[in-house]
Amino acid sequence: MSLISDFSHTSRSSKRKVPTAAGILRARIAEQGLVHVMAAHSPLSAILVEEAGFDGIWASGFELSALYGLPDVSLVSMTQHLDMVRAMAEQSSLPIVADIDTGFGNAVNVIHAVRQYERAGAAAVVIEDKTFPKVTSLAPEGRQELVRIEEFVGKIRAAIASRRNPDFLVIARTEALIAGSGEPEALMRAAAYEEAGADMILIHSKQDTPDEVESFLNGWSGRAPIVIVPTTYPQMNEQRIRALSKIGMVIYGNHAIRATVTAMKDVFVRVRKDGGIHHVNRDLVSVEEIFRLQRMDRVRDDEKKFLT
Ligand code: SPV
Ligand code: MG
Repeated sequence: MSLISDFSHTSRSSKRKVPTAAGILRARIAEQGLVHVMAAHSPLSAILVEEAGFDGIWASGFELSALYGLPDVSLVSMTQHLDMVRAMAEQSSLPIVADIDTGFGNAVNVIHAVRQYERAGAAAVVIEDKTFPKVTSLAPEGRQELVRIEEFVGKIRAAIASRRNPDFLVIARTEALIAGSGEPEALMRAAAYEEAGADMILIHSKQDTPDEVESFLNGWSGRAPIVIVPTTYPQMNEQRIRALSKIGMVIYGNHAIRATVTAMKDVFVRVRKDGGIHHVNRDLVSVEEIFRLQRMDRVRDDEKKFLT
């Protein structure tokens, strides 16, 4: 038997239809009507998102920027974000929704980005219609400039044309409400992006009530399901979202990094105040729990099997 034919079992199995993360995400949206996607900024936080029972991971640009101690203003490079997406995909089987900001440039850059993110294991990309470099959406008085509709339509068309897996989701995000351009502009842009092939439309708002988003939803007559990020209007819980019926995905945009900062601040302050770790120790997860998350059990098994 030749070396090549020895590989036949591999090629046979690769022909079997293994569901992709993108296919799984699409199926969940279709079956459940609504999927819950939680932010993560590291493979460890991605593991915790999966263990908590979410449907997907939001590879948030805001969270990764914060992890580097940087503002979310297009300073983190595509390579840095991509490396994190790849590392998350290695540790979690949940579909990853990659926040690719403005797509790192024009439509040509979007083509490159979509190929890279798909290859890195993402199930979806979200591209927003702001100018590069962008300013984070929730910053008070942040500079919020939109690109021309035609330019963004070109970017969406480029993204659709460059995905290899037809299940890979291209989510168009309009920042029209964030930029203060008003609901008619937001609806016009959303319709143009759907027409260009976007699978879903993310409508972002930074109002402290859901009114603006609810009004947009009432005006939305497209077929593409809507994505929301209710950071500033947390009253919009699952019950309310389901009642609106047009929302297919809710993204909890920055709750992993905020939980991390909350917990670290608390512990660090207590250690200084108590003069040691003797009190906080009992309130922290054990080292064994970290071993579990790191899969130390596999190391032990592998040692038994292979260290001779
Ligand atoms: C992110 O998490 O990076 C987002 C959501 O894009 S927001 O920060 O609200 O713009
Ligand atoms: Mg972002």
